[in-house]
Parts: sequence; C-alpha cells; structure tokens
Amino acid sequence: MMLSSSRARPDRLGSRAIFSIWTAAGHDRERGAVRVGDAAGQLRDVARQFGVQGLHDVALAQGPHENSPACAPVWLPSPRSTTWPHTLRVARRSKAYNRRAQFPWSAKSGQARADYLAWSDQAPPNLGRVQLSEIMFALRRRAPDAIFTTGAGNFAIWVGRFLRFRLVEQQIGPTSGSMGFGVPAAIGATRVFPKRTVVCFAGDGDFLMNGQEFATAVQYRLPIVVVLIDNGIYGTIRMHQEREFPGRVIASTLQNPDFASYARAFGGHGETVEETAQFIPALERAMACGLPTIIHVKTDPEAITPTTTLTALRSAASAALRN
Ligand SMILES: Cc1ncc(C[n+]2csc(CCOP(=O)(O)OP(=O)(O)O)c2C)c(N)n1
Ligand SMILES: [Mg+2]
Repeated sequence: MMLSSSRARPDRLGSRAIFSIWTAAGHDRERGAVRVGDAAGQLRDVARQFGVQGLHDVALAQGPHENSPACAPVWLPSPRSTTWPHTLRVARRSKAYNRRAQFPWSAKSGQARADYLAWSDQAPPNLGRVQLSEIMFALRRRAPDAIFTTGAGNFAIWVGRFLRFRLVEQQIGPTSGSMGFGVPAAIGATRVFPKRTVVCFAGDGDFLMNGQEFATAVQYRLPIVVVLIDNGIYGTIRMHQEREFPGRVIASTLQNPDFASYARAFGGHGETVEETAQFIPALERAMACGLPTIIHVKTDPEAITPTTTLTALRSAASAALRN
C-alpha cells in the first residue's frame, strides 16, 4: 500500500466525518448520555456537506427516536474539529440536557444502561486456555483510549461485547463486514493519529485476506499492534455450516503460518499467546518496542461465540433434523 506523505488527503475529511458519526453514536449509547438520534439531522447535514456516503449507517445507529421532540441538543463542531469529547461534555451540562432527567423514557434508558454494563462485564468462561473476554478486559484497563480496528469474523463478537469505547474516533470497523479491513485501517489511523495507540483485532482468515499490508506498517514505522485471533478456521462460516448442515464441514479449515515469525520476517515484532496470562506481558512488550507487532493469540475453535460451542450448535441442529 502506498501512503501519501501529506496528512491532508482530500478523502480524509469524509472518512473522519464517518468515524465521528459512528463513534459518537457508540459513545452516546454506551454512556446513555446524549441520545444518538438527537443530532441525527445535523450529523446528516455535516456528512452530506462533505460527500460522505453510507448514511444508512447513521440511520441504523440512531434508533427509533430520531424525531422525538424531547431531545437534548448537541452542539456540532465542524468535522475538522477535534473537540468532540468537549462538545459532548458541554451538551451534558446544558439546561436542556438536565431537563432530560424528567423525560418519560429516562427510567427505561437507565435500565438499559444497567443491562449493558452487566452484559459487557459478565463473561461466561469459554472453552480452551485463552479467555478472549479477559483479553478485552486487559485492553480496557491498559489502553482505554486506544483506537481499535477490526475486520470481520466471529472474533469481533468479543470486541463488540467486552470492549468499551469512551472517546470519539475510537472504533473503526467495516459496516459492510469486509474481511481484511483491520490492518489497513490501523495503518491509516496511526498515520492520522500518530500519538494514539492503535490496536487491530484480526481473525486468522481475516488477516490472511491482506496481512501483507503489515509490510507497509514496517516500511513507515507505524507501531500498530495486531491482536491476531487464530482459531484455525473461518469461524463464521463453520458456524453456519454446523447450524444449517450439521457435521458437513467443507473448506472452512485453515492451514496457518506461525504469525509471530511472520511479523519478525517482515521486520516487525512478534508474540505468541497460548494462555490468557501470557497476554498482558506480550501487550506490554508490544507497546514498548516501537515496532509494528503481531500478537498471535491461539484460541480453541470450539469457542465459536462467547456463549456457545461448535459441538452445541451441531448437536442442536442434528436434533432439529431428527424431529
Ligand atoms: C472479503 C470477505 N470475504 C468473505 C467474507 C465472508 N466471511 C465472513 S466471516 C468469514 C470468516 C472469518 O474467519 P476468521 O477471520 O478466521 O474469523 P473467525 O470467524 O474464525 O473468528 C468469512 C469468510 C467477508 N465477510 N469478507
Ligand atoms: Mg478464524
């Protein structure tokens, strides 16, 4: 991948506007503070102004209350601005925001907030020696303000459920679900925000879509941290195979390289994690070394989601076929 030496690329404004909209939406939902729909119209206008495509994503994030009159206003800075967190804080202090406490839906939103906290903190143990939820908790503690990027695959379920996003421009993912997005997104993010920690989560299949872009990170000395979650399968595809055609597995097993060696071969840093306790020291070394890093995390393919296994899916599907 070629990177322009200028940071002010013409397409940058558009992308940043999307990131702002998207992460502001996540931010609001997480804190239950300023409702996402409140600024929807204004966000759309800003986005349109800069020719941002994909406004359906904004609509999705808004929820059903877009046109409710009982909304606290949100002050919108220009998309160039880096003052979003400040803007949201101002909105929270406003009279209109304080009146929100009397809104009829505040009890409901308070309950939804409590449900969210419980859901994202309670991690049922998954099979195998690596607990992915613990890895997310470790990142929450060690790199709470990092920018997190993802591609697509079941590994991203843990990212979505157990990480917390508290700043704007903190999560970058493909709403179209395209695999291979995470590494180039991390490279772009590090380039635009050189002072922030950037962590890419990639599945093994996901990474191998265009993991060679790791060379770009080495070439430009961009210290991204790739947490590569290797379960040896196209997990999402295997899940569908077992659920729809139990036991009839085809073309969803992967023959993987040693990804830590792969990173070193490119001139980066490599770590291998085979049990949960190895993750934090590996992350510390990755963040200290100043090189692009791959942390090769080996997980049990049975742990297909935080709450079920491949065997359980196959058994349920086989039982349904018999009945
Ligand atoms: C470019 C692209 N090709 C194919 C798919 C379909 N697809 C979605 S998830 C997936 C497998 C993901 O495997 P992996 O990255 O190993 O993650 P896991 O599900 O195992 O956690 C595939 C092939 C896609 N989303 N994008
Ligand atoms: Mg996989």
